Amino acid sequence: MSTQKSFAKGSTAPGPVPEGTIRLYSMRFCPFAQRARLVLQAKGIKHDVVNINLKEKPDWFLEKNPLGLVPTLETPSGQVIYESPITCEYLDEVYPDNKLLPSDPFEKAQQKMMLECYSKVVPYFYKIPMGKRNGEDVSALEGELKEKLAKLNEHLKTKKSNYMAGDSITMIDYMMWPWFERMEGMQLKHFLDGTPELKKWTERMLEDPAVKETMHAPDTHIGFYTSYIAGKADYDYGL
Ligand code: GSH
Repeated sequence: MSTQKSFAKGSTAPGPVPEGTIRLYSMRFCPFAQRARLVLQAKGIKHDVVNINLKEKPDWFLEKNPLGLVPTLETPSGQVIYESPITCEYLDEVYPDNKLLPSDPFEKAQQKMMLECYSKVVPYFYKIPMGKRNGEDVSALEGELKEKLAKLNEHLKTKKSNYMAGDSITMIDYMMWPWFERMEGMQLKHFLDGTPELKKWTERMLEDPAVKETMHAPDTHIGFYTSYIAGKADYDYGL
């Protein structure tokens, strides 16, 4: 778990990436960056983490990734890779131990199709709590989220598997996990009451060493989220 305080505008850039390691530019509460942190942990890749203050980004970070997004990877030779699914696939290819993506092209395509589908679920994890806070009627959104989670539940049930793509944890599980970790803090956990297989999957995920290593407790998520919606995101919350 990274305990390093975030670098903000005006900070001195960290030194070069040491040979034999890779660097992750991250933000401690970013679910997309957590995808890369999970893959780094699961594969036991030697790395360092540089946390970025995303409200006041250092110029040197924007020079590396003009989109200014985390996760961003940097290699010792200065190659820069960003977009969470791309960073994770890159790590899986470059570090061949503990492969997370299947080598079979069809199975790999299936994981990517699932991820594409899942990317349409992600916005609900934000829209529902935000809508509620603004006093909006979110019942339609809640119904849609229920439907989408029911499909994931059905997938696990039909497949009769412990994880999304079989009986061991693979890339797709790590790509989906970060938003499930946040459900309790976002007061969305009751959505799992109607999806028992999916609930069991979350319980299994909580036992995974990479998940344990990268996760925050619900209260810590709440603390950061509260600062974020107040417009004063505390990227170093809890340090
Ligand atoms: N599509 C990107 C990915 O999958 O990596 C999304 C990454 C993303 O949105 N990261 C957020 C970020 O860097 C933090 S959770 N925000 C900074 C900004 O929008 O300026």
